[in-house]
Parts: sequence; C-alpha cells; structure tokens
Amino acid sequence: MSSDESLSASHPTFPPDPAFTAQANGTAQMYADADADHEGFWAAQARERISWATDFDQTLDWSDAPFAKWYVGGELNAAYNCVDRHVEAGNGDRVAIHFEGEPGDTRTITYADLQREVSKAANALGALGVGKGDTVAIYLPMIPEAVVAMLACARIGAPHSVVFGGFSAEALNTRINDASCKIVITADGGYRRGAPSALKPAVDAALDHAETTVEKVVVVKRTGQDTPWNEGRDLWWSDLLDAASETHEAQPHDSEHPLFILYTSGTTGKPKGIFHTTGGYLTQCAYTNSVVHDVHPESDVYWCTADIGWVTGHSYIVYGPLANGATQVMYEGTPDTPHQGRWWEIIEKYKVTILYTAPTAVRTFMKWGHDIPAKFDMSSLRLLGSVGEPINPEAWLWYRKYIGGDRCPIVDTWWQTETGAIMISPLPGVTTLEPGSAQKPMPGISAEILDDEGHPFTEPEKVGYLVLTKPWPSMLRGIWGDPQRYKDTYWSRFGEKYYFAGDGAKYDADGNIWLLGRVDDVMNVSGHRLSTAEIESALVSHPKVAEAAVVGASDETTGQAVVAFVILRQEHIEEADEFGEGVDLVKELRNHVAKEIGPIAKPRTIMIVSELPKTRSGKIMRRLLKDVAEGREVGDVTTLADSTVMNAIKQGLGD
Ligand code: 6R9
Repeated sequence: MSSDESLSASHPTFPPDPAFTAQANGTAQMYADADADHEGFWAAQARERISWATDFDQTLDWSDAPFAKWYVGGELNAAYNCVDRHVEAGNGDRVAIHFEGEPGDTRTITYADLQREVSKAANALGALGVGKGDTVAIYLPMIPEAVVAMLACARIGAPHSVVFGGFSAEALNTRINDASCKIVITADGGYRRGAPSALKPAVDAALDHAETTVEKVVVVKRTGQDTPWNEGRDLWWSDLLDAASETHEAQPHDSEHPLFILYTSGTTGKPKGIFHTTGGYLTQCAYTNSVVHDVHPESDVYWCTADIGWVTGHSYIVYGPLANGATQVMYEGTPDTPHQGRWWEIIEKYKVTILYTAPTAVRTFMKWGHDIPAKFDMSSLRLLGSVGEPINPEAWLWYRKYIGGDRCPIVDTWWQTETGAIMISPLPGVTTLEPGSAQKPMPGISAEILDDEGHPFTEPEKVGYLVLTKPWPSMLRGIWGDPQRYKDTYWSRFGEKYYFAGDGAKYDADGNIWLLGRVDDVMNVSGHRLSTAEIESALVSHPKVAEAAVVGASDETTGQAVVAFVILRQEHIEEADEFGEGVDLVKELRNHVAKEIGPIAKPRTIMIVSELPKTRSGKIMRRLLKDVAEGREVGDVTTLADSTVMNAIKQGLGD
C-alpha cells in the first residue's frame, strides 16, 4: 500500500465555496489562456498589473538560455509601482502597513507616508553617493524601515542584499564581501522575546576587515540601547532622513536591471547570491499575490508572517502586496511574546483577513494547543496560506479547523528563492483543495516530474524529480558573480531543457503534485523510495506526536534505514517517562507508521526528543540529525537558530 492512498483516502477534500468563487481574483479561464499562449499570457499580466514608463517590445528573449530576459525594452521603477502610483490614484490615505512592535508600540503608515519616507531615504542614500548599480546591504529587524530601505534602493536602482537579522557577523561578512556592498543599513537592535537584542555589534564585527568595500553604516534607532559608534563611518538614519527632501523623482530602470540579491544555502558551504531583476519579478509577485492570496486591496488586511530577510518577505511583504496597493500587518517579534496567543490577538485587533505562514509555525501552535486561538475572535479571516516546506495533512486540517474556523480555503504554495514567486499552488475559489498537496502549477507555469533517467512520467504514486519546463518572469537571472554555478546547479542534472528544483515530487491519482522534500531527503530503503516528509506526516498523524523529523541513516542490510526524531505533545511527555523511557510508546509509533504507510516505512529507530534543530527560517536541519543517527560527530551548526539544540538532543539520548 502506498502512503498517500491511505492519506488521501482518509482525508476530505474541499471544493470551493461558491461565495468565495464569486469574488475570487483567480479564474479557471487563466489556465486555458496561459496554455493557449504562454508569452501572451505573461505579456498581459505585465501590462495589466504594472505601470511601465516605457512599454516592452519583446515578452521573452530566451536566445541565451538559461539566461532569460523578460519584457525586453521595457522600463519601470519598482518603488514607483509599489508606492507613488497608489498615491497618484487617490489612495494615499490607505494604510500600507499596520506595524506592531513586540513591546506593543504601533505605527500606522499610509501609502502617502510611505511615499514620503521612501523619497527621503532615496535622497539620503543619494547624498551618501549611492547610485544606480551600487549594492546596499540591509541588516534590520522586522520594522517598517526595512521596507523603506528596500524600496529606496529599488527607486535608485541600487540592488539590495537583505541579510536576515538573525545571521551572525561571519555570515554577514561573507555576504557583504560577495556583493561588494557600499553601504550597510542596520539598527541598534530589535525586540525579541521581550528584550532588546543588539544588531549593530554584528555589523561592526563583520566590517572589522581592512579590505571592506563598505563606506558608511546607517543605523536606525529602534531600541535606544547603548551602541558602539565608529565616528566618520556610522550615521543615524533619522539624522539623514530629517535632512532629506520629501520629494524624489523615480527614474525608470530597464526591465532587466538587477533589483536584489538574496543569499540562500546550497549543497556546498558557500551561500549562493540569487539575483532577481525588475520587470519580470514584480509582475509575477503582483500576479501571484492577487490570484493566490486573493488580495483585494480595498478591503483586505493581509498578513505574511515571514521575516523580510527571506524571499517570502521580499515577494509577499514588500513587492507583491505593495505593488497591488494592499493593506498589511507587520509584526516585529516572536509568536509567544508576551503570551502564546500573540498572533491571534493581532488578527483580532487588525481584523486580518488573509494569513500567510509556515507549516513549522502551524505545528508549533498545534503543540501549544487549540484552546489558545479559541480565546480570540478570528472571524475576519477568509484565506490561509502555507509556505516553506510540505504541510502534512494533519497540520493542514488543524490549521483549517482551529485557525480558519472550518471555512477558510488554504493555499499550500510551493516555490523557492530561485523562482522568486509562487509556482505551484491551488487557486482559491477555483481548485478543490487536497490537504497536504500543493496541487497544480499556476497558470503560466509548466512543471513536470522526471524519473532517474530524466524521462517525464504521470503515473500516480511514483516518486521522481520536480522540474520546471518553461522560463517564467520571476526566475532567478543567475548566481551573483558565478554564471557557471548557475548552469551547473539548476540546468545540468537533466540537461539544459529543465530547471531542476532539487525537490522530490509525485502525482496522486487525481494528478495533484505532492512535494516530498529536497531530493537528498528522499530515502531508499531496501530498494523502496520513501520520503522523509511522508513518514513525518504519518508520525504527526498520531495523536501523541507534536512534531517529527525523519532521516535516512545508512544501514548495512537495507541501504538506508528510517530514523525518526519525535517531539511528543505536552500531555504525553510524562506518560513516556513513566513507561521506562517511552519503550511502549516507541513500539506504538512504529506500528502506527506501518499502518499508515506500510511496514517498509516503519522507522528502525525512534528517538523521543524535546527539540529539533532548525535553521532560522524554520527548516529542520536533517543533515545534523543524520549525523546523530549514524553515530558521527555532529557537523557545522552555525546556521541553526539555536545552536545548543544539538547538545540537548545528544544529552537526551545519553550520548
Ligand atoms: C519560499 C521558500 C525553497 C525550498 C523548496 C522546497 C521547500 C517551499 C514548499 C516547500 C513543499 C511547499 N518548500 N515551499 N516544500 N511544499 N509549499 O521557502 O524558499 O527558502 O528558497 O526554500 O523549500 O524544498 O525547494 P526557500
């Protein structure tokens, strides 16, 4: 029996509610239009959704594949599209950002306010000598200045490189040097878990090299904490902006002008500087935010909980929603400060209608218990979204029931830093939702699943490799400074016709695509291919399990063996202790996986742990768990959100 026969069979599907369909931005017709004329479809999206200073004369130039040019000859300004044109259209009073600081301070920023702030910041950067083509590093907490700084760079045509505020000085240093940044924009600190947390010292440490290209460090005062100061190099953001004019004429840039660089980890140690350009990226962000999140700018209050340091923050806090003129919530802090209901309180307070978050957050809330969201009025919500990793059907169903009041459609959106925007997702109001599956390539996107030999197949339940078969507007234009690595990483595994995403995938009997995790997370046990995601999903479907991570550990007999790390739900932790370190429970869980997926998937070893190692973006670092499972010294832990987690796991296992 295959896993998803059991999963799909035992879970309901959710046809669209006609009332939702009646108002939805996405339509079934879009699939037909895009199929009939791929480039025509994308040309129409670009002209409908974006204001061009100069219209383009060629939609796609693929003659130098895999280096694409979209909207050739077109000129536009991304910041003008995200800000000024809304003010010009009479919507200057519309709230762009409801900012909620972690300590409870708030700011309401209208589009007119945003225009003033972005203009001042663009003038201030200009006064510091930042011009078109100069790169600017942004290392900020989740405060509105992060949005303002990004848009100011876009306005000037200075590509920004946002580095997540949780990254170390070392990581910041590598990124600043790789992109030869001229300026760093940072803050004294931000609020996290109820206390100010300093940022500026990491910048000082990162720049503590004689050969740095950085000329000035601009510092936003957020916490007011004591801040080390380098006279002559460091400047206060507020001093610069106070002295700057409120008006700034946005110049048009070429459609292919680089908009930003964003570093992401690859299979090797060196992070890849993924870069995106202007016209295609902005078009696809605006399109997907409209038809997938179903944003209606005049009535919705949208909230994407990502950090601005990740691609989700770029595409779905900054460029997509602002290009569409949406009203959104921005929250600085952690979900459990000062209490575990903080997010739900924010939803109640701002009457949030659309929530876009990650499965890891959903599973954390499951662990905390559904009685917490139940205390808040979340009847304003009308759509939920998920991104970042596969969402297992149990988490999907919990999300729908306890957050979405059993009425909100959920969109499970698959995409990557490299793809720039959502690629595979249901369209709310159109698609019958299948919990756990990202379902269908969006209108305008073509994906296939290939076998080991690179042949496409459509056979259900067979596991293969996800590839994208046609260029798309928001595709990465390369790896900054390393065109060869771009070709090698994405366009060589299956030849130059296919963009290889690095993810395993399969179809179900209805033709829905199920993402099965990175291919290195696909295991081979006795010649059977098993996905870590499937077994994790089976484990999490057990009522006593809160979260699970599965790795394939090498095994003499079976090639690989399934090793699972499991966090129990609060109320079962004592029970596990009572039963002599959970022996009975482990047996119960192994049998449960055998029942859900089949005996082949039964974990050889289940380790009950209290935490899992996660990156700062919430992805489980299976590589480290694999080290534990294979009895090796644990490898590099520098990208963990909490580097002490691995010690706790090893100690808990009596190592
Ligand atoms: C947007 C983002 C990309 C990788 C991607 C895949 C995983 C993202 C997913 C998903 C299953 C989803 N991923 N969304 N897997 N279902 N809905 O997360 O970008 O940080 O570059 O990660 O994340 O493995 O290849 P990024």
